[in-house]
Amino acid sequence: MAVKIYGCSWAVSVQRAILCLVEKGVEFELVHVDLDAMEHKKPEYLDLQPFGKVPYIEDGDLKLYESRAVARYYAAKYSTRGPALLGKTLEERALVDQWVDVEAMTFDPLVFQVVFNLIILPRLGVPSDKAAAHVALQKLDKVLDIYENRLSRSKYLAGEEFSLADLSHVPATRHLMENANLSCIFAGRKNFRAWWDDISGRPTWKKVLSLVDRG
Ligand SMILES: N[C@@H](CCC(=O)N[C@@H](CS)C(=O)NCC(=O)O)C(=O)O
Repeated sequence: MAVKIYGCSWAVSVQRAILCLVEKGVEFELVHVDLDAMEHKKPEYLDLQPFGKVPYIEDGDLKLYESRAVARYYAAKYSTRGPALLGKTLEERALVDQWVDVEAMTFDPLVFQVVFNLIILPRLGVPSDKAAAHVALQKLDKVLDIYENRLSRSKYLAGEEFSLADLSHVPATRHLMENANLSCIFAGRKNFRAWWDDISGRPTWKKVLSLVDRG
């Protein structure tokens, strides 16, 4: 039975969960939740995901939300299929966890401030907090120095193999890389650039992008 994933194809967190499903070759069905129509705040949806966020998944009796928890679950469930996304040894697993947490706690909140205020709100014609975005960009610049240093010592964030640590970064990083005004923050970071070209060039990510119906 296909995994049901509730959300919309353009949402970063939904893409993170789907990317893991595709990496592991798990059949899924995307059940569209219209964020523009605020379907995610309606009682029927809040019964499923009480925080009113996407994604939410149903897999038989399992009901789960939080994209990184979803990704961890499928990476563990299908550990012998596709790439070993959680690492092979205890030490590798610890490093994967470390970088997934860096992504969730440090990278993602900064990218969100930037993308929300400089891309999404202006596109909708809604006033945005450009000052907050610029503060976040300055902080992100320092964070990316740490990434550049890390990626000068290993091909991927948690070591020499692609893992959940890299996968978790893909959807949000795309917004920065594809926006002409933001991609300049990667200039001079050749290891970060090479890492991005590698992880975003995976056929699995191209498949996720082929499902996206808007930018
Ligand atoms: N930490 C959650 C974040 C979920 C999240 O914020 N999803 C966004 C879309 S990317 C959303 O539902 N936004 C609507 C809202 O917050 O009202 C996860 O990783 O699943």
